[in-house]
Order: sequence, then structure tokens, then C-alpha cells
Amino acid sequence: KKVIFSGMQPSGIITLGNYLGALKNWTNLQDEYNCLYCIVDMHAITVRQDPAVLRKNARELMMLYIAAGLDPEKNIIYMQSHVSAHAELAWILNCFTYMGELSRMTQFKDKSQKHSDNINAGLFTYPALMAADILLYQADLVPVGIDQRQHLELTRDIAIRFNNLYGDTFKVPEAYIPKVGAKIMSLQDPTKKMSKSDTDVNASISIIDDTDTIIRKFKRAVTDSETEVRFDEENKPGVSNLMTIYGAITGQTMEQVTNEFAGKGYGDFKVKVGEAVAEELKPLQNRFKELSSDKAYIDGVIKKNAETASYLATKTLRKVQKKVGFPPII
Ligand code: AQP
Repeated sequence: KKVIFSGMQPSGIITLGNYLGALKNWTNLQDEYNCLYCIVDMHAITVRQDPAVLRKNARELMMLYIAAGLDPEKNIIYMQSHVSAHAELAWILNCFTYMGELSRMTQFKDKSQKHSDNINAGLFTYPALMAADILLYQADLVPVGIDQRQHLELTRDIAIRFNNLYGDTFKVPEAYIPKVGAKIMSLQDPTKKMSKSDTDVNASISIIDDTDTIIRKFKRAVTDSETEVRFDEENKPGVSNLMTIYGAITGQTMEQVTNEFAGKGYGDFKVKVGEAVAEELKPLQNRFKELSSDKAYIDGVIKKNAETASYLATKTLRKVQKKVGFPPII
């Protein structure tokens, strides 16, 4: 079976963007592939986090993975910080990644603008840690949203560079990006992507928002001064974003969505999109509530999967350490 690796940062409650761009697809892959889904808490601290909140978010993210349908018996769902090989390989890969490459990363540029008081080295070398996450497990495919494509290209470059220097060591992974929903935009500024750390609560749909909140946020979504529901990302980014969301959930093409709303105003359209989203998220939210009261079960998943992931990761790490010339313990 091919190996899949992906992860999310516990930097807030995940959004509809994270769900449609990544999580929803992960659940379709679990039968066909060997999947590892990580909660990348080490990546999250590249931006300042409140420790208590981070701890809570990380645990809740694990519950959301499971609530979305990831079976912890079939998938390895674990916390990044529980597997020290991630940090160890990241250090080595840092030494095979150029400053020039890292400086070109758009996420680094965006985040250093947003957090100009804390442009730390971790934020800069974020992609080397991400490369370590993926390469440790010899992943074939990495299901992510479009915003992560550039980091994945860099991961491939690092893997190829290392393999050329030391002989075949890493599988060179490929991005696996959904056709619809790979970039969901902010509801308040549809030229910006929807982000879980956005401070404007109306800009994003949290995956645990209740039906009324979801519909209210869609009603307030920024559109344009026309009245026609038509897909045109350049001139009608707000409407196009809502159409994308609707299409990603109902499985309809943009043409079908256009036909469904022909002659209807934005008001009806927005409510319909909100209802479809609320309906889609309801089963997940119900399971999330159930899991919240089963502490022992989540504790068990955390422990068992950390051990499995460590075992797999250590195999690659030892190989790499040997190749670069670290002396064995004997
Ligand atoms: N708006 C989006 N549309 C589609 N996919 C998205 N992803 C993120 N935003 C969108 C995908 O979600 C996965 C997890 O992302 P992450 O936790 O690694 O962090 P991120 O990409 O930085 O996402 P956020 O929500 O914007 O987090 P913050 O606000 O903390 O920076 C990835 O597969 C990503 O592609």
C-alpha cells in the first residue's frame, strides 16, 4: 500500500477551509492507503501560542480528526511533539536547505508580515520541519490545500538533493490537491484565504459553529453589487467562493450550481450555502460531542499511535544519521 502523510496545526479550531481543502479528503483515503495524520504542534509554536490553549486545541484537533471519520485503528493519528524524530530529522534537513529557498516561501512572507513582532528562526525554517514530517514516513502522497503546494515542492527538492548526495534514502512525495475546495477564501475578504487564526470571527466558518452561526456568517458574506450567481473568480471572488463551497459539499460542478441559482438572488443563495455547510458538519459535530466525554479513549489513541509513529520514524532517522556520518552507539 502507498503511504499518505498530512497534518494540521492546532493553532485554533479548524475552519471550513481546512476541512474542504484537506480533512474531508483524508477520510476517503483511509481504506486504500496507509495513512498518517499528524497534529503539528511543533509547527504551531512558530507563532506565539498560549500553552493552555495549545494543549486544548491539540487534543480537540485529534478529536475532530476522529469525528470527521478517521478511524484511529486504520490511520496513525498522533501528536508531532510525541515523536522526537521529527525534530532530529528537521535539524539534519535544515543543513540541506538553503536560505534563498526559504526566503522565497510565500507563507513565510505572509506570516512575517502578520507577526512582525516575532519573526523567529522557526517560522523561517518551518518548511524544513515539514519536509522532515513527510520524509520520515517515506510518504508517497501528501493531501493538502493549494497554500501548501510551495512547501511540498521544497520538500521534493530537499529529498532529491539528499538522495543525489547519499544515494536513495527518501521517497520523493507528491502533492495530492483536491479539484474543488483546495483554496477556500475568507467570507469577509474573498481575496484572502480563510484562516483559522483570523481575528475576524465572521471571516471564517469554524468546523464546530452551530447552524444559526453558520447561516448568519454566510448571510453576512461579502459579495458584489450585481445580482447574478455566476462563477468568475477575478470579478466576483465572493460569489465564486460561495459557489466553490457549495460545489465541494454537494459534488456539483460550477455549471450545475449556476443553473440551480439562475434567477435567484444572493439572499436565497447564501442561505442555501449556509444550510448545506451546516448539514455537512452536523454528523461531525455530534461525534465530536460524544468524544469529548470519553477521555480515556482519546488518551489511549494518543499513546498507542505515538508509539507506532515513533517506531516507523526512527527507522528512517537511523538510516539518515548513518548516511550523513553520525557514529553509531555500538
Ligand atoms: N483556506 C483554505 N482552503 C483550503 N485548504 C486550506 N488549508 C488551510 N487553509 C485552507 C489546508 O488545511 C491544511 C491544514 O493547514 P495548517 O493547519 O497547516 O495551516 P495553514 O495552512 O496555515 O492554515 P490556516 O487555517 O491558515 O492556519 P493559520 O491561521 O494558523 O495559519 C493544509 O493542508 C492546508 O493546505
